[in-house]
Amino acid sequence: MPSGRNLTFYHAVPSRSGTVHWMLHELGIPFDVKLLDIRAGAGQTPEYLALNPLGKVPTIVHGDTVVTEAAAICCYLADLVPAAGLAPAFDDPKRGEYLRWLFFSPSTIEPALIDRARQYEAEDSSQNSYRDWETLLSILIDVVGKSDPWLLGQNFTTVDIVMGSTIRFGCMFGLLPKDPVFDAYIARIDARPAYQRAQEIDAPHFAAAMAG
Ligand SMILES: N[C@@H](CCC(=O)N[C@@H](CS)C(=O)NCC(=O)O)C(=O)O
Repeated sequence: MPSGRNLTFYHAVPSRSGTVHWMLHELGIPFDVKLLDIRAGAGQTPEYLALNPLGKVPTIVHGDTVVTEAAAICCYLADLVPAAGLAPAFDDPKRGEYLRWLFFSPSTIEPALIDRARQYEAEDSSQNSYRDWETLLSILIDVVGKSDPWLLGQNFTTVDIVMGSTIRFGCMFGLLPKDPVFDAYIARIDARPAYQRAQEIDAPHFAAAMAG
């Protein structure tokens, strides 16, 4: 049976690897954590660059398999533990919608948030993976507003972990507008024991990073 045995997770606090940390706690599988001080260049050692040539977190090593990119790692882990029910099965019609939003998060929402943070606006919106800010925002409010209670319906899935983390990040840094739809969805995330557990474990590292 596939399991979290021989699973090493390269993590830094605070960073995008928090998404994978939450995912691992939702799955409840065993894993080893290697905490990297990325701000001190720990991602730039030859050993780590061999795993992740960008020198970024997160990365997982599972047996002989190396996976980088937060969304890809979460997708891999969900399929590794199908019994956890965090991904629709390959023949489930919801699988398409699942993959769509899983990839929408890093490839469409994140570039929009980064442009927003940098106050960059392309003259020609066809150059943007997200069309334009207003279009993206109305799609997000629509999809999050329809969550009942989760993005794919009754079942909590990896989409809620990946896209939920991005929405949470966008709201936390004021890149997404204050909206009751986002607030209600984030409150549902915050109530999840696995989310709380991952936050609790990261809290001392977060405090140390803020103090340094
Ligand atoms: N596309 C990557 C981005 C990962 C990323 O940007 N990680 C940042 C932390 S949020 C990092 O490791 N930064 C350290 C550095 O650039 O040296 C993913 O989604 O996993």
